[in-house]
Amino acid sequence: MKRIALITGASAGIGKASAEKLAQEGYDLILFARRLEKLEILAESLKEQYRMNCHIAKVDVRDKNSVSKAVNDIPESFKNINVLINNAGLAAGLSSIEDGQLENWDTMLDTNVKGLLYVSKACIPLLKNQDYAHIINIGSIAAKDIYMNGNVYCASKHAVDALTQSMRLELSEYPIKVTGIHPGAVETEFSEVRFNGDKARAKAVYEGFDNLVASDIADAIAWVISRPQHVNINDLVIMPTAQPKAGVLHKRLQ
Ligand code: NDP
Ligand code: 8X3
Repeated sequence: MKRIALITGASAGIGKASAEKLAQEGYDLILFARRLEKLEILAESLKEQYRMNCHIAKVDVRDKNSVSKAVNDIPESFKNINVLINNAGLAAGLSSIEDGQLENWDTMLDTNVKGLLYVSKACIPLLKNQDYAHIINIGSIAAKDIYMNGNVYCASKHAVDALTQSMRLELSEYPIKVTGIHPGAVETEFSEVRFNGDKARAKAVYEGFDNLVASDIADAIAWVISRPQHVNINDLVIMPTAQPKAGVLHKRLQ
């Protein structure tokens, strides 16, 4: 029988690459993000290339009503969700706590922590009905470590790590597998979002640096969810070779 995966934040970056990888692996997909037009283009292309089924919805994970409506509105033929990928997330700003903007803190905590909780709470009853179910939470190296001026982003991702461990404990009796995937620097729209649309500043992060690409993380997700039923990968920390720890990015000599 066909497996079904729900991916949040599928309009760009790691979420989009994961949608492409899982469509290729034969999954039907439910894709959530705020930019519906990007999801429409992606869904059309996946359906044409892979002859799979795709349901999309405009969802702001910060809005609990938007999340519960979107999950309630999932068509019956997509309701047997096997894999939930909690990927939607972002960093906003890079400043000391003293200089930090309060609205940036709200955005990060509301998206990365509360958004992940809203989506998980809405989907767990559906996952519990399945013979095979797996939750993948996209954390970050910032869930395991901190770096200069990363404060609230790091705190939000440390919370994702704690929630991942809590879910694994709570859901083990069903059994629903729960995995945390924690990447280092991946070149996506992440830095452009962090620097509020400043493309030059975002580009400079990756210049001369052998960063990860979104498909590196999508490949890892595909591997994690294809292990035998008795094997769960609890945690994966995936770093660029040139990034030995959070906040240390070695640039090539030009
Ligand atoms: P991108 O900015 O490329 O993609 C982020 C995705 O999240 C977009 O699809 C965006 O869609 C979605 N999103 C953001 N806010 C919301 C919201 N309120 N509601 C619904 N969807 C939302 O970044 P990445 O692909 O890099 O980031 C994906 C995840 O990976 C994040 O959780 C990030 O923290 C994590 N991560 C990223 C790393 C990196 O270096 N890039 C490293 C480690 C972890 P839309 O705007 O259409 O809503
Ligand atoms: C972001 C990872 O290393 O760019 O989640 O801070 S890093």
